[in-house]
Amino acid sequence: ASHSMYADKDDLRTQFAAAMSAMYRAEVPLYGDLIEIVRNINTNVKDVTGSIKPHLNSGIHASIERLTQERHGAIRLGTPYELRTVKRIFEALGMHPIGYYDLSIAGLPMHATCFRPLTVSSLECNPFRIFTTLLRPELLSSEKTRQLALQLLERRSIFSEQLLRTLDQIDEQGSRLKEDQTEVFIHEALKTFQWQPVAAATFDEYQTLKAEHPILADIACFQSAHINHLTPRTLDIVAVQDAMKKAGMAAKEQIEGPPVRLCPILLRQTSFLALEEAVQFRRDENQSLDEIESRDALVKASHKARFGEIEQRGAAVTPKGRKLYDKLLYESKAKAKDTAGEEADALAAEAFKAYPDTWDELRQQNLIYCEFKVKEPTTTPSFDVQDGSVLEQLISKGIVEAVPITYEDFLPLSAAGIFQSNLQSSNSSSLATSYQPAEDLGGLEKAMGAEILDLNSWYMSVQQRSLEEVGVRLGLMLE
Ligand code: OOG
Ligand code: NI
Repeated sequence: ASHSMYADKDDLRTQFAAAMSAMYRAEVPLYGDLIEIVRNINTNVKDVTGSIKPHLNSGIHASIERLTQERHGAIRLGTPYELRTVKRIFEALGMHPIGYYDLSIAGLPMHATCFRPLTVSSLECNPFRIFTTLLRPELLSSEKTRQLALQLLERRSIFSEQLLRTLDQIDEQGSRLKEDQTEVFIHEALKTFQWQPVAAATFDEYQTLKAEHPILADIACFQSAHINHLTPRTLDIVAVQDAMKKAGMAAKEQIEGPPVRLCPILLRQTSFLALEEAVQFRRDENQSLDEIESRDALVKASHKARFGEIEQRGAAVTPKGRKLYDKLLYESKAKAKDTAGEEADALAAEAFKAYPDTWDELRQQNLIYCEFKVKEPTTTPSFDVQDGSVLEQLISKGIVEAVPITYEDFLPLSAAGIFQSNLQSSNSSSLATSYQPAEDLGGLEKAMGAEILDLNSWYMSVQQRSLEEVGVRLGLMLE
């Protein structure tokens, strides 16, 4: 068989992401407005020559093509079966599990990973990523609620028969799609993540779970694993935040993540608040969804889960850089406990003065990851072996360029979670008091039936590969 009968995964992912964006735009029109704002600001960040205005020239390179289509979404799953099946969908799109996020430390009975492309070239084509959480029923304090949630999840099927058949075919083809399977696949896979206005639960069941934790009701009561947000990336989150407020959106007061810096690191995010959406619930559990002829048989109510988010990405930090980030953020949160708005921002900026803010310092102190590139291949490098790092000499001589690697992942607990739990002010009521929240990477891998790639190993390998290439081109051994 000729190779070209199979669809290219990067193309497929781009198509899928665009289709999901169109779907979400139809479901949540405010998302469409947000996309327009972000697009305008990203375009204006570049001046007429196409280069980024100096004050935003962050060293974090992203092509405008990548930026315009870049999104991340988030879904919340209930069972290992759902996770394993979703993994098969994403694998066909060239997205693989990387990173482990323990949300129990924020009082949520869930843990998560992210599905995204793993090669630098696929990320450049389309970095579409989905933050995927799985319920941890063992962390629920009430046996009654646990049983109810598990029953509801057992009963529902978020995958269409057609999708499951197509997934079997894809598996037989080595996780690849034939060109003529792509349309059906995208259509059927999208249904899994679509908003379903008729719940799978009765109104009573919904309220029982909601009383335990709103997120539990969101996970277990619906017929699909609806995406709860789809986030565009901006080069200037402060400008977008202002524009959101001007447009009358209920934007969050504070931008989460590190404060404004000359050299952005990790991730800054903000959002508009969750919308109240109409949902219909069955009156009792004997009323099967197929039997319902008249919508009057349903209880009309509403559900709040889906919101709009934007983000600005900075450099990926090393474990040492992350430790310093966590420490300073914790300090500034503790100090800013009773403040808000500009006052809180000022306290964060003050605390973060201890975080180096030039690319040279960040790199030399091993706080960030970089990709190294040969700038002047014709120069014969000469250096003093006695004089510190060969690599730093090559950089200062202008032979090698160090480009900070963009942080491609998440910080779900960057602000809210960690400190909420540390300061004991959260509603962690849904967690069993006898159960010490603890991460369970092995448990998530077992549920998914696959290994999760370690974040730091990934950034390290990107950096290392670039060094090897520089070494080969200059005929040097670098480490
Ligand atoms: C978790 C979403 C996490 C982010 O940007 O940190 C996330 C959830 O609410 O399901 O998307
Ligand atoms: Ni998000």
